[in-house]
Amino acid sequence: MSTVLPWQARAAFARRLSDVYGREVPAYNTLVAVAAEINAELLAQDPKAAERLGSFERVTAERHGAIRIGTATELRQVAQIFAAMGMHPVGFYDLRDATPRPIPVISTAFRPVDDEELARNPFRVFTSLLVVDDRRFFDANLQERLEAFLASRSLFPPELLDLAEKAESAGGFGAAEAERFLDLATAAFELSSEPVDRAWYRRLEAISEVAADIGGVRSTHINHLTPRVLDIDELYRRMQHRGITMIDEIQGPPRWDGPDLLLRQTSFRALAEHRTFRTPDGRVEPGELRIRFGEVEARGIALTETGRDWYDQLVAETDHRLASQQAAGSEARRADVARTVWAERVPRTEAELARHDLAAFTYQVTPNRPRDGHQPPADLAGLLDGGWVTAAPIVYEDFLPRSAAGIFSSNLADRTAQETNGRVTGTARDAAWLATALDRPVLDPTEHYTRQRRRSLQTVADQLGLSAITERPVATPIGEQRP
Ligand code: OOG
Ligand code: NI
Repeated sequence: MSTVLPWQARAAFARRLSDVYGREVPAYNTLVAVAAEINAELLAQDPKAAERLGSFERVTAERHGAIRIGTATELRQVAQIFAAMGMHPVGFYDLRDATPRPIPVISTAFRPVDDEELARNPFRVFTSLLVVDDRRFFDANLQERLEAFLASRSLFPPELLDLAEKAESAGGFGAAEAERFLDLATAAFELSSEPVDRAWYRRLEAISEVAADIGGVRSTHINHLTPRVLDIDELYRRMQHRGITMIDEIQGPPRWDGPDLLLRQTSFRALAEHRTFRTPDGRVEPGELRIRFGEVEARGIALTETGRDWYDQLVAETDHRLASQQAAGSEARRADVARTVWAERVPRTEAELARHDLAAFTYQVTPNRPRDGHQPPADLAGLLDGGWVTAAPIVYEDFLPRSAAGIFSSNLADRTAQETNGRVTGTARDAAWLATALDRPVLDPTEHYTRQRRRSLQTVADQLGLSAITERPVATPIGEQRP
């Protein structure tokens, strides 16, 4: 019988990683303390607003981790370990063409999917896989050496994989198995003290620090662990005030006075960490690597498919205006330009975002709706206006490729060496490739939000005895909808 359910193992794993990471990177503890302080203040000020996108318990415990691995086998193995804790692959992110600089990886996130599972503990891990056969980064010789190196290491002990497989099929762990699993899983993501082959590491580092961090060492490690904060601008100020230098910008949507949307993230470069190195003549020497960092995030409402296209247009519009202002000699900052674009174009209330089908909501029948014998209207706007149903925002549980690339690169010292003369093309990778490599389905985030929304509308229709609910399209163009 399972006495430890997947979510309990997930919550315990997140706590253990947090303890380890706090010991390894003390500034992480400061980050967690400042985030908790701000969250508690906002809860005291306005509990309803503070808990609009998740209970206080959930938000306080919420973390995401990031790991980087090298082969499809390693990817299948981590997927097995995470599956035992109810974490499944969601999303495909290709960072090889990213701005501000290419990173030779593709990524996904392992996370809980169902609402109840997310509410119990939303721990997720952004997982990046090195693309060793991408000729824009690695020539044939280096690919071969990388593959040989990666094939000769093993990141996860067979006992861990075995426990994970059994727990996945049983739907949980026995108490002793859970303990053993958590010990082994936590140890697998700790920073190793094994000496790093200096020449090999430097060879990869000349191409990309991320490639060296993955393919230059014989183990993996948690790269960062990210708490969630309810006011990221305030957090940024308080961290600076404590003397911790943050990266220049908060990634994602700008600060503004409407509802939080998607995801905003920022980070600081961690200090150099002590590592040992093996020299070409076989000596072991002390040294340092500066690879890991601290990150924090604020989560907002998920967007619909229409909303996501529209968001990408806002980003493009911001880039365009910024480039032309800079060309004209202005020293405009991206964040300021983005704020202007948003002020002009983004509806400022949840109701408007829902009416324009931009943000994602689920709908619930109002328990104390008027029961005066009137028939409910069969369209969503009518149901909302008449007080028959209410909308609850769906939290964005995923990542943004551009922000991920921004976070990656602002924490790297050197540029990535990439062949960009157009003659060398990259290896094809997409979500289908990832699903095949994993031998597990990879969920598409936006489709998932759409399904949640549709299911809730179906329940509303059933409860109100409607055969279908129509969604009248809103004719007013967005941007002219200012209150
Ligand atoms: C991952 C960087 C991206 C995020 O939250 O978008 C990331 C890494 O550094 O391995 O963490
Ligand atoms: Ni991250």
